[in-house]
Amino acid sequence: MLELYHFHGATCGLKSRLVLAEKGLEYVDHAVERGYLRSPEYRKINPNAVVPTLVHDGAYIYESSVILNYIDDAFDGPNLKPGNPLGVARTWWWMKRADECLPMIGTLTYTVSMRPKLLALSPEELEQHIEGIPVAATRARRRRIIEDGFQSADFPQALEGLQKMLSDMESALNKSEWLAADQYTLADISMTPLVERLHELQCGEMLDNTPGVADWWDRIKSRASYEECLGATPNPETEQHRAGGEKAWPDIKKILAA
Ligand SMILES: N[C@@H](CCC(=O)N[C@@H](CS)C(=O)NCC(=O)O)C(=O)O
Repeated sequence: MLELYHFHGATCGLKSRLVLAEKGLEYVDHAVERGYLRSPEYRKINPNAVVPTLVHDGAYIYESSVILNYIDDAFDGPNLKPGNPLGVARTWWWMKRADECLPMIGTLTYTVSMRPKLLALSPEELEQHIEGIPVAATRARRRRIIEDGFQSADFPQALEGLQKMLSDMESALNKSEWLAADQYTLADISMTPLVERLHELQCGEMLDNTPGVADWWDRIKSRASYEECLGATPNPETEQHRAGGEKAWPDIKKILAA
């Protein structure tokens, strides 16, 4: 039996759902609430209190890039890695890149959209939220973002990193039809939720200087897997992301232009 724990609105959860959709696999969909991740019950499933968690015949598999690769190797369906070592290396390079960019998109999301909600908590609840994050680096970053918001050093660094991500994608897409090769691969799946989140946060204009990425994005959105994962179950935080993003975009634009 194949099971996936995720929550709607989690970028890494979306990655896993996209690969399951592309492979055409049936699975038990444990779409949990974000708050459930901190429960003792879920921490027995995933000690880091994050999604995704894949469970295959009782074996627990963590880390979205590992999950993507496992699903591609373990099941029939279209191959989502090229059939040659160089293509596989390029695919892995993008999966690693997506992992590196996750804290950047997290910084953007929390600063622009999640922070106002967290600041409305009582000081005790806020402290509990921060101290309940099991991974020290994530906990320290979350504290800086909540305390300093747009003024935190993390914010411009995240924007610079995301701009570099788009320019790297542009260079790759000038060489091949898809990111790692002339076929759609796990590389494209890995980058999809990051670009989706830029759009959710009203930062779609960041793609104005990368026409190849804009064209790739149109092709991604027209895939059945995109509709299957986001059409029926849109991110419940979409409206909050939109409102925060609209407000923040003029400042973001200035930082990007500096
Ligand atoms: N490196 C991990 C990161 C997992 C992660 O940080 N997941 C986020 C969602 S994308 C999460 O569960 N966050 C918990 C929260 O927001 O409370 C992976 O790629 O699986």
